[in-house]
Amino acid sequence: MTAADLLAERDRTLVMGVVNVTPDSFSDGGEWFEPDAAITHGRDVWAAGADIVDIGGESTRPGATRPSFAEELRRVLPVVEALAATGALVCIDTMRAQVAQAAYAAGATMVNDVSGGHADPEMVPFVIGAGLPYVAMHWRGHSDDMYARAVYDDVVAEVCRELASRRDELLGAGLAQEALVLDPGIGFAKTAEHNWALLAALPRLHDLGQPILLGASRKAFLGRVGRGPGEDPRPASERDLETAATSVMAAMAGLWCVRVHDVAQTVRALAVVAAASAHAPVEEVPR
Ligand code: PMM
Repeated sequence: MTAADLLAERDRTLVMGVVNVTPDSFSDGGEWFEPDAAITHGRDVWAAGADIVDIGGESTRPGATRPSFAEELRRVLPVVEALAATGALVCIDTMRAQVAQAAYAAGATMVNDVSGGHADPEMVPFVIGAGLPYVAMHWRGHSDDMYARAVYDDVVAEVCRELASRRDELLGAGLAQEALVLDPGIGFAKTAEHNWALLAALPRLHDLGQPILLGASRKAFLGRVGRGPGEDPRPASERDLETAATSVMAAMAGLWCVRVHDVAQTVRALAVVAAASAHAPVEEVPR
């Protein structure tokens, strides 16, 4: 299956498995930092049933400092190459056009850009030229000060409006409509309250008219569910059940794809939604 085929998929919600080749991602930082460990992990993610493997070399945790271009390349390239060689559908998670370009040459066939093209003016011309599917996330600025930008009157309306205007700019620049995926950017310039409001309004994202990706996996707000005021949040490694609940919500809302760390359990959770959907009258499936 090609990346373009995957973008056209509407019968089920797809699973994008995360491979962070970083020392400091908040969800799995350091675990797969060495190339061999990252390659093995990527193969496991693919074997667990991921439709797409998302490989990233830059942590976007709040307050993170950016790696150099050379360092980002050093982290991701061997992993992209090895995974693509095994037949996995590889997406490169980067804000840098030159990293996307090198990853494309190494076998990546999709680009996931949390900045939606804002961080690097060369990114959009590159994906258009290469004809690659492109995930553009809702973004208000780099992670070092993104919480200062977490100010909304009505987060759902504003995220939808900002994504719609980015969609128009990207399509106006020449990106094919069939190549564009939008993402509300859970946790990016958003407080826990903002994340919950967006999760409660997932079906409204269909108004954007594009396939929607949701990336809620292991994010901090999920660690606070069910914890009392004096209790510590659950650590990232213990948030997969809560993540699966968000994936079920995404699938029930008819979203295109969920980006998750725990692929095997997500596949099982989504199979439940698929089994029930197969028995629903056609007009009740919100796609
Ligand atoms: N979140 C992270 C990284 N990349 N990409 C998209 N499209 N959407 C997201 O929500 C997203 C992303 C940060 O999470 P991680 O540290 O667990 O990878």
